[in-house]
Amino acid sequence: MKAPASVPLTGYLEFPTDEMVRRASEFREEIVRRRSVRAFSPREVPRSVIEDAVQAAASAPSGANQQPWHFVIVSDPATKRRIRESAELEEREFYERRAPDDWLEALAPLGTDAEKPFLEVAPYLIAIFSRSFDIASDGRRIKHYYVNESVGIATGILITALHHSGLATLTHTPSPMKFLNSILDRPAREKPYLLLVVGYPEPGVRIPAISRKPFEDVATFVDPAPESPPPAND
Ligand code: IYR
Repeated sequence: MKAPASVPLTGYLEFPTDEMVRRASEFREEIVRRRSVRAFSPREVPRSVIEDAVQAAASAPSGANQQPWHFVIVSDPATKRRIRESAELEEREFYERRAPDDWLEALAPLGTDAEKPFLEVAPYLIAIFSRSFDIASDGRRIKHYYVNESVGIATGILITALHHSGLATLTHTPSPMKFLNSILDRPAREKPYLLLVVGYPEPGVRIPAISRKPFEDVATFVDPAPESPPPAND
């Protein structure tokens, strides 16, 4: 088989070790400051910041480089109002009927309910859609691989880019969210993945007093065994 076309790796940067160690630690400090907020200021945010963050997200690795995502960026107040109305209908159904008690119990520390004013107040909503296939120019279906993983990675980069720029976000998943296809005029083969609410936090906003799991609970190292056992201590 002929080797695929290739180009040199020009974007990669190696740093001296001490600089690498410092960058890793500084980035950790920056990213662990991120918290979801549920009350936003109506203040405008520069459109270029949103565009840059979405371009960063769309650079994510994806299964077979199929880039199985589409981002719809909504600032139009009438569209935001329609999204809020539809989301609140679903959410009322969820909180009043559909949600099992154990789910409501898990949500209790967050203090969430069916009211979603942030969907109208925040200056931008980014609706992320996943595509399980594309349609080639000859009409053939091109199946996509690892769609959820790919769109999840892109969404993580989007949230990180917005946080890095100094904006707050909320990952919102009204369920079901099929209404986003009709409101945003997206084809049926695109599936709403997540609705990201973006803006400045409402001044004085308070957030749930919750914490992150200790590092030992979320990570395990598998290191080589020491070559010789440590000397006995008696
Ligand atoms: N979609 C509902 C419920 C909800 C579910 C989870 I899991 C959360 O982490 C938060 C909320 C809502 O948005 O209120």
